[in-house]
Amino acid sequence: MSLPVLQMAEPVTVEEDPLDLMDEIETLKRQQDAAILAHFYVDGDLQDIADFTGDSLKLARDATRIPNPTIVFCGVHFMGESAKILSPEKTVLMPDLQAGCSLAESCPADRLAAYQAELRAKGHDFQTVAYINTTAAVKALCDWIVTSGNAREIIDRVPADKEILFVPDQHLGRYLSSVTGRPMILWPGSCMVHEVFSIQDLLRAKRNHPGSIVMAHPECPANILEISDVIGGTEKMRKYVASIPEKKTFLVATEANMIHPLMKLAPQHEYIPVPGIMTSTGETCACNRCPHMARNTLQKVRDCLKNRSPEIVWQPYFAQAQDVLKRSLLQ
Ligand code: CIZ
Repeated sequence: MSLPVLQMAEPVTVEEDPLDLMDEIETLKRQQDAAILAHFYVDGDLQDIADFTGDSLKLARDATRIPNPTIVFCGVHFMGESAKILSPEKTVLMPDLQAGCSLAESCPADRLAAYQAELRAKGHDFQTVAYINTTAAVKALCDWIVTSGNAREIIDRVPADKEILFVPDQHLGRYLSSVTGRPMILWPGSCMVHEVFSIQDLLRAKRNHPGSIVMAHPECPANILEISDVIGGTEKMRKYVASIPEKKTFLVATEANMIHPLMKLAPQHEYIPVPGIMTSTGETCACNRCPHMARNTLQKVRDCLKNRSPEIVWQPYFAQAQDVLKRSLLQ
């Protein structure tokens, strides 16, 4: 007689009530005198419970100014790392340390160091300007750090007789080169979210919404920027929509969670996220959502406060990155 085969049941994940989680987070936060910082690209619920929201520039500055000894950074790894580097005395917790960045991954420190050496050997006299979406080890190799919010101002600080090596976002670099008139050597990186917008779909959306305003992040490729009415980082997008009192329709080409703070700030407008297109099949997908940002959840925020972990731990090479970050973001 054969015995019945026992099937192992799949582990069931129990969804916790978001409101209960929010209450728990509030209590833990008060007990630990912690502050929650959330980037505009994380889920709206997290932005709503945060003490500070913003782009990476504003959040890095907020982290240095707040008195709280503990920060929970809802964003991606390089953002938590930058907060720790600028505020070493604070405990910086992150809901999920695996929340990375396709741009940061595209530019490993050893490959950058080798490329810089190659350029110098060929006689190039340059300064390296890095987008903040890089690891601390890469920042330590650079002369300046820019965010979408301060890039033009920082590029103006690079001596006119120096060439510029811009890493890692080729699209942002190309855009900055065109608006500042500074030629740049570009690292071939790009953001997985901003690269997926299809020109055909954007043109179709424009036709379907006559009079709409296309607002695109400068991480988008040139063909998207060429047909955009407003080009800027997330803080610039917020300022722009808030400056227009009458109802408009905005087609927004950036991470789709950005609609949340736009809606909160200027609810008189209609916002339509530009869809992402899978290059493999040509189909519309939810790829205008950053999978790394999506690792931040209410449950993980509660857990990291409860366990005081995961934490961004100070590394010896942070000291070198500290100089360039302070000079670029705080001075
Ligand atoms: O600078 C940032 O925070 C990023 C990555 C985008 C933006 O424009 O806010």
